[in-house]
Amino acid sequence: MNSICVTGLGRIGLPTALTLASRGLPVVGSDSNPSIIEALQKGVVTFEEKGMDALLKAAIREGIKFGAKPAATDFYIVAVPTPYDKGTKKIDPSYVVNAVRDILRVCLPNPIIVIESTVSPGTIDRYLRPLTSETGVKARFAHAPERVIPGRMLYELEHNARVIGADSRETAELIRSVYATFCLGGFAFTDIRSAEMAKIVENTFRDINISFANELAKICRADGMDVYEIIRMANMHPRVNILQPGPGVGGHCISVDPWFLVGDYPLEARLIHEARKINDSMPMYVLERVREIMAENNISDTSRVGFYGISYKEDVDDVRESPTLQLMDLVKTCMGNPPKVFDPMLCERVTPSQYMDFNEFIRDVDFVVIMVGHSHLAGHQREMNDKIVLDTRNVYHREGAYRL
Ligand code: SAJ
Repeated sequence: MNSICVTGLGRIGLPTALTLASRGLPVVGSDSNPSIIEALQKGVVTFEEKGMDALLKAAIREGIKFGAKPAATDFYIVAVPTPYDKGTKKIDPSYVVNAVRDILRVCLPNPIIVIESTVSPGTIDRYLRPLTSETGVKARFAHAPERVIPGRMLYELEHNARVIGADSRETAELIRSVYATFCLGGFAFTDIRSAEMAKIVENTFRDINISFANELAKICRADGMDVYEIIRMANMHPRVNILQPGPGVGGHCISVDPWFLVGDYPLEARLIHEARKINDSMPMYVLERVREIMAENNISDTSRVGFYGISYKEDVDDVRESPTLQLMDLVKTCMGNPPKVFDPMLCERVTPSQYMDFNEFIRDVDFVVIMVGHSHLAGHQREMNDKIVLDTRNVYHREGAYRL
């Protein structure tokens, strides 16, 4: 069997490449970032995720190779980022286009190119198929969007069902035979455009549901009701399942993908657009709460305020679209001195006023804003007993603490 080349060794490509290799398949992983390749060649994982260390070791034992360029083969999986253009709200396909261009330069004849990156409906037809006429290489494109949730990636990689969008059943079956080496969750076959749409719809569904919880939080705050208790009770109904409000929706998926629909279908995607606006308003909403609480407690210096948690959600080290970093920018613009900030998941500084030690952080602030409900917090609530606390995640249960 020719090797499988996984292009883009980020948070999706790397676990996919390692999982395939650990099942004994010949795998080459490529990434244009030399520091990623260097780390992997030394056996060092590039981000925190449960089980990744052991998986990398297993893949290396099975002979996985890493390189800067895609390998010459006939089966590719592409997992590069797909940001959106903040002006037009449309997908920025440049990474995926460049990745496919690089592949078409070196591939064997008639390759299968599976796009795992999330793309807006029609992207493969519009931006990738034309590349084959530029190069004269006939490629069989397909879309098998990733669905794994950070924090449970390796479990979900194995257990979630997978959608495969392809031009023919024969191509889809070939792709299934590769993924079936580790995927126990079952497969659905469809055309490429429907697979593109299904993935975007999944993340949009979650975004809208979070925006509902966030809007409820605002309504309840306006009239002195306990949003968490109301959601808890409403969720006792067999057909109600409301998500949790929070300080904003971060990460590179849920806060990005719905924009593709807003950008491409501006007249139709009204609810989706409104949900995005509600979720994006949450850091500002938290800022208003911070201001009120500071005034109530006679605190005027924002450098005595500390934000606990920088990552976009609990127990991950990913700070992309972080609500905390958005809030930090707002404080700097609207109020002055940067607040202090700490995150137990981060080993590197991402912002100058960041502390690397929890006790020092707590010592230097009077008012703690819990932005992320990391598991670390469960063992450190006592240290905050004499602080003013605003808990935006409903994880700190001391009498007198402020809530969202
Ligand atoms: N959040 C809330 N309230 C909630 C749930 C989440 O405020 O009740 C916030 C989180 O704190 C975070 C953001 O939303 O800031 C997104 O977190 P998440 O856990 O909902 O999702 P992601 O972005 O980590 O992963 C999602 C998943 N999609 C769905 O569940 C539909 C995952 O399965 C996808 O593979 C991933 O996007 C992706 O890569 O597309």
